[in-house]
Amino acid sequence: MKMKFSFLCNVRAGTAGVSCALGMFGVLGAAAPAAQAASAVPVKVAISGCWIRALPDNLPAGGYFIVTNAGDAPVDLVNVKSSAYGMVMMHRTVTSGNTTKMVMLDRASVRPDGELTFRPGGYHLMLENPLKSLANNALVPLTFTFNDGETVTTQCRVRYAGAK
Ligand SMILES: [Cu+2]
Repeated sequence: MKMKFSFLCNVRAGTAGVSCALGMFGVLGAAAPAAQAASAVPVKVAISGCWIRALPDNLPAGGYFIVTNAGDAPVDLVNVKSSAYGMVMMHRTVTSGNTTKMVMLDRASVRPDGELTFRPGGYHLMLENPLKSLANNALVPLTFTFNDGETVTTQCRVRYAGAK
């Protein structure tokens, strides 16, 4: 390829030096998109069925969804954020004997080719400090970040406890 470029430049030397240079820029420009496509991270994780159980009086809301990992390695959910809440935490409800408590998690691991369900009584999000009032059926964006750098933003439906 390099030989070909210099051949073209030599032929045109002195008469069309500018078009020679432009031709080389053109080749460089064409190569850039191919390089980007090759380095794009394949999407392995997905979030589905996301909803938020809201409670009156600014009590913490619960966030529930399913994380699917289509990759062949475990992936950890390490952060969840929302523009609608001041604080989002990952919790797990743990029962031992007849006591039930919530444990704060800094990650939730999803096995290869598997899924992890966040649901009432198990893994869940606690969403605190709502930044605006959210109507029943409102859609709230949540952004999920994984330890491999993947980020997924999805809309979650707000349902007030007891609302029809
Ligand atoms: Cu909790």
